[in-house]
Amino acid sequence: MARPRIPSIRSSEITDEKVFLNRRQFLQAAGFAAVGAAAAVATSGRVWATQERKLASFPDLSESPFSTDETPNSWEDVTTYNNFYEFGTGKDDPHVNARDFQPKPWDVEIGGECSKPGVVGFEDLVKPHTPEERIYRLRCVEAWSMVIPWVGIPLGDVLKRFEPTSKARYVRFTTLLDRARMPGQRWPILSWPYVEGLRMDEAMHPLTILAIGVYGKELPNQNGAPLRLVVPWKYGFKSIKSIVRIDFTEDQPVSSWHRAAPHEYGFYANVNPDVDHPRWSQARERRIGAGLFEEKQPTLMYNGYGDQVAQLYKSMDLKKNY
Ligand SMILES: Nc1nc2c(c(=O)[nH]1)N[C@H]1C(S)=C(S)[C@@H](COP(=O)(O)O)O[C@H]1N2
Ligand SMILES: [Mo]
Repeated sequence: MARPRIPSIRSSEITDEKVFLNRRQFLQAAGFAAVGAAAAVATSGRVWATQERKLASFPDLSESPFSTDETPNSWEDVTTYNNFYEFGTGKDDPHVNARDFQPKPWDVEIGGECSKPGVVGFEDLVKPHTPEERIYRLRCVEAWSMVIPWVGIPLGDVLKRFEPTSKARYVRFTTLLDRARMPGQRWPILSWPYVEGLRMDEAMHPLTILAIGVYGKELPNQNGAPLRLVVPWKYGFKSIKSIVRIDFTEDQPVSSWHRAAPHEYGFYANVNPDVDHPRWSQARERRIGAGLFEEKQPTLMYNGYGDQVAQLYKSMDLKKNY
């Protein structure tokens, strides 16, 4: 029997948050659409993913006051071009390799510095608990890539139910650890499980959402089912997927990417055209799906959400706190 190929990390995959083109779009542009599909069959050992888990729709969503009016990327772009190393290191691996993942039933454990820790089922965790709470449609730009119409509940609405104590200065999030269900965890690409963190005020900011859907439907597996973070003013790696644990902490959490490459991935990871990655400029970006030959756009400070979030960082040196 052939041994599975151990995925090597191409340096462009580890570090190239700024992706210039989608391999499939490139193949299509070059007239090789069929080759792309054939390659997917060969690497996955089965037919190109056509049948997705049935995804329920959300009946009544309120539009978030923070939504952009930019045109969203297509369902295809949003669901076939993902970073989710638990299901492979290629951008078009997760939608094939995560196809049979079962995100239900799902529990989330909440612990650390709070008065009401506990284990809560997914449905109870993400449903509004007061008449003021809502599930929103938040259409926002994912730094460097796409415009995505998320569905989610503000994280702060959920967190406050557990009554964080005065010692709670940060929130740490942890992805499921399960080598059988997440085969990418068999290789030491990152220190598993994937971990991320936010400062308390960032976590409580109304722009930070626990996303449970996209395009008005439940989250497809490759997008982080059943629940993932979306922090629109930060680079993509902060938006941790398939969360099973949330802890309030006194100390700043050490995130997986920071552990892997501390000089390249800081704790804050705020979108900032003035702070370059050690190996490339972050001043401009090109949208996925915009076409290979289209102009890049200038990267906006805080991804365009400066009015909402700049005050969180007003006394900080953003070059040190990258
Ligand atoms: N658990 C987990 N979460 C993760 C990742 C991952 O590999 N594992 N990748 C991150 C990165 S690098 C990005 S860019 C975003 C991508 O989210 P999307 O696929 O919905 O665009 O997920 C982030 N969350
Ligand atoms: Mo990323």
